[in-house]
Amino acid sequence: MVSREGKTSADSIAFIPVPPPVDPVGHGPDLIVTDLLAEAPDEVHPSVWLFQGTVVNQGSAVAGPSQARLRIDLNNDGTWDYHSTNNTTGSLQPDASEVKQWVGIASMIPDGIHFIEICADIQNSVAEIGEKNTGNIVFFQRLRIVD
Ligand SMILES: [Ca+2]
Ligand SMILES: [Ca+2]
Repeated sequence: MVSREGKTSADSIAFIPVPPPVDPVGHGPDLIVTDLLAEAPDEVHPSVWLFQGTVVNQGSAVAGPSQARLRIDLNNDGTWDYHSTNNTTGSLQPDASEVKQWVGIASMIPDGIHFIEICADIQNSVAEIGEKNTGNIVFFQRLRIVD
């Protein structure tokens, strides 16, 4: 649990980029996750973090419904500290996308560098032309400005 005592609300997040996977070729659906976001709490909602990713069908055929999942590795030490419940994604036409959000789950996030992963189609219910690019990862750093 992070103590807010003596802290301002000026939490901020710095992202450390991870190279994108190589896009597959062929005809069929291909789900990927883009635009990962971790948003720190504000003064009004001191424990409410927002995590977000956009599931995109970058393939050439319709992707049926699927389930997305968020995982968080606090302190980037190789252990997943948080697994979200699955978040349903609807059927996606080629080039269509759906924003998935997980809200208010992470009041335990301490200062430091952490690692998040958001995967589309976690149950592999969509047969894609690219099955190895269906998750995306990003590091984020929690920085706090202390009075
Ligand atoms: Ca799949
Ligand atoms: Ca994929």
